Amino acid sequence: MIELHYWPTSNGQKIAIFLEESGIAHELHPVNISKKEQFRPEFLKISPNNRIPAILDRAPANGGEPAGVFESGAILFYLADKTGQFLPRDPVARIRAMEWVFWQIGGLGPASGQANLYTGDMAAQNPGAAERCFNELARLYKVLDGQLGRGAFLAGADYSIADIACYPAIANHERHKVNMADYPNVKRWFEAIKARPAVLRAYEKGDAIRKAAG
Ligand SMILES: N[C@@H](CCC(=O)N[C@@H](CS)C(=O)NCC(=O)O)C(=O)O
Repeated sequence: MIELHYWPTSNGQKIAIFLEESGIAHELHPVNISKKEQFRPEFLKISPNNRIPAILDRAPANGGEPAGVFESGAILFYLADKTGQFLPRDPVARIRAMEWVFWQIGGLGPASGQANLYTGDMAAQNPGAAERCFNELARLYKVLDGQLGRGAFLAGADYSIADIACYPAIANHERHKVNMADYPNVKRWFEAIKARPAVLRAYEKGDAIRKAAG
């Protein structure tokens, strides 16, 4: 049993999608970050960086004590190894998926986090920084579009944790005023992932959690 401690933001949704896709037994434990629940001592025990998402694996493969994992990229690798899904075993194929997970964590994730800020009032306060942020986001979309022109998915022919890591940030493209017509390969990939039943379920459950919180 995997406990997912999260809020349905783009980082949280990566793990919710993986859990739905893999079919592994799991429970969702909302951590409302706008109510500062990420600072609760019981959450900090598994996520010392006070950020969602984090998981608690109640039955780790080594038979030991329940294992906490934080950082969405590390969680995706952990769950892929545990379930044997969405990450190839072949070392070269595996590193192709890892490259794009790291690219998301180090590039797309922070850039889209900043774009969330600069789509609001902050853009008027600091137009230069906002412009830099949206230029970087456009550069990243172009890189993504190039890669998706070479294969159906980010790591090649198969859907992997690389796609699961990147999808939630791209799901914010309207909010970030990105014109998807400029990125036809991203658009094709985005529509295909959006229609996956597991992805729909993850977003429905996320919406229900937000609604319940009011
Ligand atoms: N690098 C982290 C980023 C996680 C992150 O930024 N989480 C945000 C929500 S998307 C959060 O928990 N924010 C709460 C806070 O800043 O206190 C990951 O990939 O897990």
